Amino acid sequence: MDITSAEFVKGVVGSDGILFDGVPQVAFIGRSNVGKSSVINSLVNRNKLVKVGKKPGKTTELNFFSINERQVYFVDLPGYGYAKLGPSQRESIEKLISWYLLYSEVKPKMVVLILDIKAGVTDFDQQTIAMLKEQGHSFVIVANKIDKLNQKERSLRMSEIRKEAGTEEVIAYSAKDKKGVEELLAAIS
Ligand SMILES: Nc1nc2c(ncn2[C@@H]2O[C@H](COP(=O)(O)OP(=O)(O)OP(=O)(O)O)[C@@H](O)[C@H]2O)c(=O)[nH]1
Ligand SMILES: [Mg+2]
Repeated sequence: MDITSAEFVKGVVGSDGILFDGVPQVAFIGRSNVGKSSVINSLVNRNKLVKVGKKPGKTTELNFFSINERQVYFVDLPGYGYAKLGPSQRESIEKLISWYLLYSEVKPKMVVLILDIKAGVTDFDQQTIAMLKEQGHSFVIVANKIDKLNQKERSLRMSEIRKEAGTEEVIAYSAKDKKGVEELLAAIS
């Protein structure tokens, strides 16, 4: 897929016409601060399409971005597991994510589960992977921030992550250095 345009459409917190307007959705999901927004920016080659890093855990909506005039939507999901949020805010984020994946009757064309390569597969990620498998959603895992590790640590962590996640479909990625972009674009096309 060649991305020629990207623009924010809207944020939703529940059922909404945009979920069912027939445009395929690629959903980006993962723990808070792993780099979901940065990965989207790196794919569309824009530094500021999606806000990065300012207020972790403050994104509470499903944010829809139109790619190539609605050829596809990129959906930026709120990050789960942000320790500094209160329990009720965390719960409402987790509810929104599981609603989208389990109950909304949306079938995303692809779900991109983003991890921080140093943190690896957390309990939350394991639950998400189980949910994705149960629902039969197509997904690919992105191990982001590989620029933080040297080559040796990187390949060690990659094989651990593949083992823990139970899938070979794990892309080594750096939103910062734009590594893995072609591979991820191929996986979501
Ligand atoms: N070194 C490095 N830092 C990164 C990379 N990707 C993102 N970051 C940094 O990680 C922090 C979080 O990035 P975001 O893209 O805001 O993460 P997010 O997952 O969207 O976070 P929430 O929206 O809070 O859930 C920022 O300070 C980014 O600059 C990367 O590939 N390498
Ligand atoms: Mg974000």
